[in-house]
Order: sequence, then structure tokens, then C-alpha cells
Amino acid sequence: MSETLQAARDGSILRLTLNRPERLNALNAELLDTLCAALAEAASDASTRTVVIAGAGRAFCAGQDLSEKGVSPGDDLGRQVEEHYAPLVLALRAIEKPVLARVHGVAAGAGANLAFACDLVVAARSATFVESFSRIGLLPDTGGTWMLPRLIGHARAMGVALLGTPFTAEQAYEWGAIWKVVDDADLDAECDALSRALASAPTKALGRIKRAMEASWENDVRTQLEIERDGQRALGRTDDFREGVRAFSEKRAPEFRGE
Ligand code: T3D
Repeated sequence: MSETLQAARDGSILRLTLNRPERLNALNAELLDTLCAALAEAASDASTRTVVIAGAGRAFCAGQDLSEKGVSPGDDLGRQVEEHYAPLVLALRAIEKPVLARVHGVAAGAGANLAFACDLVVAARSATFVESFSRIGLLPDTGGTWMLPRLIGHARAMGVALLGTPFTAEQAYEWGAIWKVVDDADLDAECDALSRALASAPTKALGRIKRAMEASWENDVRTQLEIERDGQRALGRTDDFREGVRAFSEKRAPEFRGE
């Protein structure tokens, strides 16, 4: 993969670790592009059924590497967003497999919004999130202005974005931004259990769920009902649905193969 992004496979789970611990995994172009490429590869690789994103060292991710060439005052930051951040968010939303963020330490700026763009976030109790953009004169990118109001509501989104005040994992959980907050000592066990459960779930159904939920932000109920109809039509023909029903009638746990 690359020095800045470690990839490890555990059965059908792909674990991607942001690996610039001396910079709190601040994102540079190489890391962003490698992460994006890894997600694209995972999307088309049938043997990958779940992706986990984590950070090495004491933090999840401190956002854009502010020491990187090309992100100095006066540079065209829009180009940076267009070429590196937008493709990453779109890749995270497009992959029809669950993506889990394992957050510990700090998740700042684009690091926080990278986590929020994942499907599930599990955070250590000591973790903090900060929309630090306004502290340096920027606006929340990496999908922040789209994701935050939808996750935590307009008032809170405005508060965290305008003030750049850090919020705790507990607050993120209470506000609905993340799936779970667990004691620090339990973070790995929780993420392992969750990723194994997701990797042995009916992958095609999870992909359709993700696609339908995503579409619902923009759709009226009629359009959404059509998406549900089409999804159910496709899923009703999968081996996993057959297995699910068979396992139910045989009173045993299903063995989904993602097909
Ligand atoms: O188009 C574009 O490119 C714009 C896109 C912008 C997207 C964004 O993400 S903007 C927001 C960028 N991120 C930030 O503003 C956060 C900056 N970092 C911090 O505020 C703090 O470091 C933290 C709150 C995240 C953590 O604080 P603390 O006290 O735990 O650690 P520290 O001592 O500040 O940082 C440790 C080291 O990491 C330090 O290096 P040193 O002094 O030991 O050599 C620090 O400089 C480095 N580091 C932390 N964050 C970044 C960073 N280096 C480069 N870029 C960073 N973002």
C-alpha cells in the first residue's frame, strides 16, 4: 500500500490505518489518494465485505497536514478539496459495503469529518472531535457542512462549526453523530466484534441499505418507496436471502456469503 496507509486483511475485513503518528495522522495528498484508491479497490473486490479505518499512535486524525506544500495561505485550497477531499467522501459514500471508523484520541478538522462520513463510528470514551476549521479561518469541508446538520441538527452543527469547540465522544454519541462510545480499554474488542458481525452479514443487503439511506436525504417518500421496491426485488434473488430464510426455518444461525 504505502508508508502513510497500512492495510491489513483479516478474512473479509480490510483494516486501513492512517499512519503518520508523528503528525497525529494529518492528511497529506499521498495519504488521501492512497486511502481513496484502497476504498475503490475494496469496492470492487468481492472478498472484502467490511472496511475499518483507524489511526496509528495517539490520535485518529488531525485533519489536513497544515505543513504540506500547496495548503499555505494564498494557495488554491478549492483545488485541494476538489482533487483529494471530495473524491474521498464520494468513495466512502459510494462503496456498497459497511465502513467503520475506530476513533481514539483526537479527530480534528477533516479528520473528524472523515469519521462522520463513515457508516458507523465507534469512539473511545476519551476521544474528542473538533471542527477546527473556523479556528484557522476555513469552513468545514470533507462533507462537514452536508453531514453535520443531518447527523446532529442545525443548531449543534452551527455551534460546533462556528465556535470550533471540541466535543467529547459522549456528546457525539448523545447528539447522534456516532454509533457507540466505549471505555478506552474496550475499543479494540468492540471494533473487532462489530467488524466481524458486519463481515458475516448479507453484504449485498447492507450495500442496498447504505445506498437507500443515502438517497433518502434528497428524495420524497414516493421515490424512496421505489428505491425500496427495486432493492427488495434484487435482494429477493440473492443466495443470502435464500440462506436467511432457510436458516430461519431450520432454527439455526445463517451463514451468509455475501452473494
Ligand atoms: O484545501 C485544503 O487543504 C484545506 C483543507 C482543510 C481541511 C482541514 O482539516 S483544516 C483543519 C486542519 N487541522 C487543524 O487545524 C488541527 C491542527 N491541530 C491541532 O489543533 C492540534 O494538534 C490537535 C488539537 C489536533 C492536537 O493537539 P495536541 O496538543 O494533542 O497535539 P500537538 O502537540 O498540537 O500535535 C502533535 C504534533 O502533530 C505536533 O508536531 P510537533 O510539534 O510535535 O513536531 C503538531 O504540529 C503536529 N500536528 C497536529 N496537527 C497537525 C500537525 N501537523 C500538521 N498538520 C496538522 N493538522
